[in-house]
Amino acid sequence: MASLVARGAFILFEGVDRCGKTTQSTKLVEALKSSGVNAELWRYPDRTTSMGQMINSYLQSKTEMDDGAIHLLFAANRWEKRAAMEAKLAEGVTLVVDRYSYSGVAFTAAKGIPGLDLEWCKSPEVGLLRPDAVLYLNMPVEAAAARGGFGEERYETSDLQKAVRANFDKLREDWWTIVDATGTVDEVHAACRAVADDAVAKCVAGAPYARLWD
Ligand code: FDM
Repeated sequence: MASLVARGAFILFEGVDRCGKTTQSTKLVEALKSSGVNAELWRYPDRTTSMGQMINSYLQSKTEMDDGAIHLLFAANRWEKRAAMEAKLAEGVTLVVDRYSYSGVAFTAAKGIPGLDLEWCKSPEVGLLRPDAVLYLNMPVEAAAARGGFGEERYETSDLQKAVRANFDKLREDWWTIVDATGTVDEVHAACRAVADDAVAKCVAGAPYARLWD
């Protein structure tokens, strides 16, 4: 039986590139810490592991890889951190995470490779820990691109980002929070903070863990 003990909350930020995930996740961790919540910022891909270094090299176009293989590597990069993530949460640490399985599915499926559809892309993610809250920073790709344009990495093009956004729309579930990311940094932060406080309170009260895609 899942134990109903106090634990940290798993709070996930998702959205297209340049929607503000990094700014908002950093700000949320600072705010949580300053109100006494033990919180850490995690991000995927985790480029520090050996699998993460292979992903990093692929994203920087230094190496080529089959689209199915890189998809599985992104998923494996979450599986290799799964036990550490669960241990942190069990210790009472709240994890604010910048991208996770939803990005994994949305990006690979956006490539339009025959066979690599949403269902195929989801399957290696099934069974990973499900976030307690998803903060989806909603922003049209044109508005994201207007923030100084996309960077140099693979996937940072308007066409791909539009397909990614359409996939996020298909992946959205009714328990996600859709945040209007076109507001000011402080407005977006206030909306995220309210959801995070609620998630932390529920986990302290003993919310059970859930798995993707149950
Ligand atoms: N990305 C990220 C994927 O394609 N699959 C994944 O599972 C994850 C977590 O990698 F283009 C893509 C999304 C983005 C890139 O970018 C990583 P950032 O800037 O480090 O978030």
